Amino acid sequence: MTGMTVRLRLRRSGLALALVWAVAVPASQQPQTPLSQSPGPIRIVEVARDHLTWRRYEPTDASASIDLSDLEVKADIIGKGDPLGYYFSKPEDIKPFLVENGFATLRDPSAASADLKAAAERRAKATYSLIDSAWQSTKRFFQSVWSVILLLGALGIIGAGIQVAYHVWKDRKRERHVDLLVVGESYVGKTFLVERLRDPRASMDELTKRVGETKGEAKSKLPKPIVHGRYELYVTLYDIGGVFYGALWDHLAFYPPDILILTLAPFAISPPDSGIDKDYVERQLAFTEMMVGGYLRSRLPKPKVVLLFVNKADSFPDSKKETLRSAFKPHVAGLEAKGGVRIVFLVGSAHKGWECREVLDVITDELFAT
Ligand SMILES: Nc1nc2c(ncn2[C@@H]2O[C@H](COP(=O)(O)OP(=O)(O)OP(=O)(O)O)[C@@H](O)[C@H]2O)c(=O)[nH]1
Ligand SMILES: [Mg+2]
Repeated sequence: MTGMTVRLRLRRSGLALALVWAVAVPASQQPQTPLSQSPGPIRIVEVARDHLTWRRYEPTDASASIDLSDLEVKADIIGKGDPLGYYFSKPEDIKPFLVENGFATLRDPSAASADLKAAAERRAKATYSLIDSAWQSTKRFFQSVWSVILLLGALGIIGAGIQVAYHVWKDRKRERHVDLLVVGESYVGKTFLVERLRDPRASMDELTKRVGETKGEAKSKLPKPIVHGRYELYVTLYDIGGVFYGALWDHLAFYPPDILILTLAPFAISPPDSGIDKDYVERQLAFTEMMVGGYLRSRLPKPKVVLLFVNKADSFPDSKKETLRSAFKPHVAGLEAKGGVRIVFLVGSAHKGWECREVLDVITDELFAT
């Protein structure tokens, strides 16, 4: 065991003994040092190669006041005891210290003593050097990130260019989307009409193969956009089965259409002798007034056009066409009174494609008149 370890051990055991003593002996029995006798602070006076000299500064009761009327003392140190926590060797050092460290300013610099003026100058220099060093470090920062700023700026300019080009291209193209909702009683021919609009040249056999009773809602699109002047119209068709009233209200509430097509028909499956099934037409009047009229009277967003398409005109000879038109006059009149929305009335045939082109013309003319 070396001498060093022995010393350390001794020191540690001495410390432990002192602790044990401090805990075991009650505080009242320990010798007290009165506050007035507590030793003053020690400061180093001189450091030599092999020793240093220290001096203890003993507090004295001497006190005196210094006139500060030539200084403007900062409000936050007034009335705070010793706000500086600093030892002075001479009372004359106090005022220059206050000025140099920003605790006070000179009331009248021209009349101030030389040492106060010098302190004020040192203060000014220190403040300037603080601002200067902040400026220098800001400059250094910008110099180091300059290339990054340039790169970001270039990327921003390229991005803005792409956006402008995109908008010019989009504006030139004038792409528009139109939602078209087809409603009406069961068997009026809504799905036939939709299929005919999608495929004007399809044969009856093809259409009959494609069409069945619509369960709920069916969504389809026109295969090609309609080109109208500068516009390209992308038409989405929604077809709601005649008995699915709930699906119809849901659609109106959540996806209000641009154009509503109310399909009407003089008969459901086969025409009666008179050509017009009065009960069926009557039922459609109720549908028209309750569903379509109710919708137009509601606070839901409205379509721009309601198109009444009387289907199955192919079952009527030309001489009876007027009878067909007048059978649906009450339906038109019931909606016209609702105001605000344009009502268009067409009589045609989904089977034959009569007036089907006109349905698309209504979209283009009414919505995108150029
Ligand atoms: N004569 C004639 N019959 C048609 C025409 N359009 C449709 N129909 C017939 O009407 C019947 C019903 O057609 P759909 O298109 O299924 O009718 P819908 O309105 O979609 O019926 P739901 O889906 O049940 O609401 C079918 O038998 C069709 O052949 C038409 O222009 N002329
Ligand atoms: Mg259908």
